Amino acid sequence: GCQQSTGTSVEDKVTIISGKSEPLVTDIYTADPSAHVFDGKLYVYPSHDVEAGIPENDNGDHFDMRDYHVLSMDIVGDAVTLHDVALSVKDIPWAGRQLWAPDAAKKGDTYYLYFPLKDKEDVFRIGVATSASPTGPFTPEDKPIEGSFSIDPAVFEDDDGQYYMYVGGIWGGQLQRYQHGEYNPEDVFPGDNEPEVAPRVAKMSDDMKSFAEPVKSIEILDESGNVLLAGDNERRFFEAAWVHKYDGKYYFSYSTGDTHKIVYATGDNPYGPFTYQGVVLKPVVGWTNHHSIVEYEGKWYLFYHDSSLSGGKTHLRSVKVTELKYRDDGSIIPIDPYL
Ligand code: FUB
Repeated sequence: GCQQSTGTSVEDKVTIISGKSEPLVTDIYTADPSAHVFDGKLYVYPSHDVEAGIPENDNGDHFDMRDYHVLSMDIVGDAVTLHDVALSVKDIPWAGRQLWAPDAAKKGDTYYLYFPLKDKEDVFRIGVATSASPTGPFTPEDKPIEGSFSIDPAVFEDDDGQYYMYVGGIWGGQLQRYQHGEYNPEDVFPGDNEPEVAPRVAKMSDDMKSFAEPVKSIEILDESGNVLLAGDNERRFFEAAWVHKYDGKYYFSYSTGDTHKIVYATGDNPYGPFTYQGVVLKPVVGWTNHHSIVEYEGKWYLFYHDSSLSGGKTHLRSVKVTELKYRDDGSIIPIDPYL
């Protein structure tokens, strides 16, 4: 992407930068990119979209993915390697269906792949699989992570070496079923003027395969310090949590779902609260918007996806990347994916 205007301070607030870019790979459809730098190289852990022939519904049944492939690159904008199957649903003992947005972490010499998957009761859980290689193949654990639920795990390593998992997604992601702690199979949503369904966080145990503490709710606050409301569709949490640190601050970014944006909030510790700041990425072609933010060789990048390559099919997406820029005050300059 190229900057459209450098602007004065007033102009700068409305500056939008171009994110126009091409799919990283075209041999398969990929989505929900979680990017990480491991051993000085850039790896992307995406969903692998397929045509399952299932009609679209609000539950997301049409996202019926069966395996993962890792992408890697040495230079952003240069050659991308599409690796062999990293993990397949047929090798996961507790699998029901639907391998959704994954993430990965490295600790010591081991690579961990975290993934949302419905169990045999059709309830989303978070699974973990390990490998000696960043590109797999990964060996899954026999059971999902104890106490895990919902979708879209994002594992963040803090500067002190502690790892945290951020998780959750409403609607098809089932987060609304845990509003009062206990699982409630009925999809009851809060009223528009009630607090939003909160995303969750848990510190990871040393073994990286379990939570070190009960899952906690995260507060996202508006400019007055009030928790975002469930009816605030332009800003409230929907899915696709991601956390990164910039200049000592924690940036919690996520998708607003039915308003199709990636937005962010900032805070001063991994548990929040986070205060809503603004838009990172405007809507893309296709219903979902899902991203990650990573620093690589001195530049910041936004990985995201859209459905351009499939001619707009929401469940057939392609991962893309563009540069992300901050203003001097640490705010993120919003990106228009098609400027
Ligand atoms: O790819 C399946 C689901 O769609 C992801 O888990 C969500 O974040 C949305 O992108």
